[in-house]
Amino acid sequence: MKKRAFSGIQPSGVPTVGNYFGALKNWVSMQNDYDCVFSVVNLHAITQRFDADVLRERTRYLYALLLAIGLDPRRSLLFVQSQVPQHCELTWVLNCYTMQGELSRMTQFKEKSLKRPENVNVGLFDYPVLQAADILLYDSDVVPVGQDQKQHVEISRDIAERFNGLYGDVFVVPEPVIPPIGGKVLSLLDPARKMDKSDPLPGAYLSMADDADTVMKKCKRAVTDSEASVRYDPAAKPGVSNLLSLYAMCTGQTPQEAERDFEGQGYGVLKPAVAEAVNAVLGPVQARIRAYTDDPAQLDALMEDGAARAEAMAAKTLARVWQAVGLTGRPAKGGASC
Ligand code: ATP
Ligand code: LTN
Repeated sequence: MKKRAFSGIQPSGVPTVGNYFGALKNWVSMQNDYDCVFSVVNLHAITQRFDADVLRERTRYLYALLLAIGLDPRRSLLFVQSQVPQHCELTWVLNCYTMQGELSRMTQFKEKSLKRPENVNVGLFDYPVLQAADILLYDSDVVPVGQDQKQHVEISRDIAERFNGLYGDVFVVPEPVIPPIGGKVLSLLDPARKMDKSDPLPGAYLSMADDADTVMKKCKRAVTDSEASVRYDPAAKPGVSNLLSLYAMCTGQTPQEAERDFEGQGYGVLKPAVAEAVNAVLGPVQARIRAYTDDPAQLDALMEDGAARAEAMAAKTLARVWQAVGLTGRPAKGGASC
């Protein structure tokens, strides 16, 4: 039996190459070795304010993007979180087994509260519990994520262990899996921070939807340093090292091999080369996304099928939880409640 892998991505903007190399590309390769479940987590996205039509559109676009990068609905289960009601139901129960103190230690909550103090809603605080529900509903063994999400997978483990300690082995206890390179792609304008799709400055990130000219412009404006040599040294030269590792990820090299490609060259050669390497990856993906978004009926059918399969799995886990806690369930089709 293959192990189960689960992960999610928010439709909070168009994914960046950081999301792609840090998470999505890894999902594609995991399809060979794991029984994979992946979700467009739009319930998480509403912890931020969005225009309703924009959110709906981004959700569909992201689902199309997952297909376009090579996630195969015959091998992986792909679904939209809001189409599976068990995520909200399990979140409530898990809320009652999660301590306020542990959620207030979450780095993402602290960072996002500082970044947008005008909207520190309870959903933002509770975000990791919804994430734990996502993971635990599918009996997930491993959770492929970028470095920044390790803490959320760890709290999911803690919640699962606490619950199991009280009720027996109701949940599979998950583990995070972080890719060795690409785990943290940095902002092009501030290499002290990660590349973020909701960054207010579009120049800080390379979106998967950026056209070739935009990628070129953004790469040319990327922050480097006042030295002229192209060296891979993340501590001393974060901007240049970030560009080198982007180039390496696009061309399938190690950053050290990429460094050798630029021996004796300056940033004026490095930057356009990075842009070209990124464009060679993005061009074909963008064409495949268009093919899916141009056929809304096919996309609807795939989403519907994914949701039905996900719900069948989630309902089984939820029934175990209801049973363990002593909650009266919805009457089953035959009339009895679980
Ligand atoms: P937001 O800015 O809306 O919070 P995000 O860009 O952090 O979003 P998510 O949708 O939260 O992206 O993350 C999807 C996946 O991409 C997660 O596994 C996350 O760890 C990974 N990821 C996000 N940004 C990066 C990055 N710069 N480098 C590597 N991985 C990343
Ligand atoms: N919180 C994650 C997205 C996410 C997720 C998940 C990742 C929601 N549910 C379950 C892994 C497993 C993020 O911000 N990247």
